[in-house]
Amino acid sequence: MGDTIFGKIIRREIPADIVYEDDDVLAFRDLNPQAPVHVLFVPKRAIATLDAATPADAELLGKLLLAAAAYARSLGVAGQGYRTVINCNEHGGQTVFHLHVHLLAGRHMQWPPG
Ligand code: DGP
Repeated sequence: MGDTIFGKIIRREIPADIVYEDDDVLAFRDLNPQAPVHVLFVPKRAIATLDAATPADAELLGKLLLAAAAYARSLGVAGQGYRTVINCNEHGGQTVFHLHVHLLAGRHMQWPPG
């Protein structure tokens, strides 16, 4: 897989507003926020897309979601609610090909999405 802007953030080659880190996951604020809380949860071991994930990635995918949920809880927004999104490929609106979970919170989300 080619390197992406998220690889550069993980290696601290470019700055980001990092809000959470553990051995497997880095989370930082989205550059173009779509909600009062908009944080990206990124696996340090890059997977290009959800479509490229395999059963060997199951634990890592679970860790991403649990990290997002724990962060939302720590902010106090879990009770009101939030949205997690993984965009995949062109029709999904994916622009950075290093799998990531968007955590969006702090406003009411519309459904269906546009
Ligand atoms: P997606 O469309 O699902 O691939 O989301 C990519 C997101 O990444 C998009 O919401 C904007 C964000 N983004 C792109 N470049 C950067 C960057 O350099 N820094 C940060 N913090 N976010 C970025």
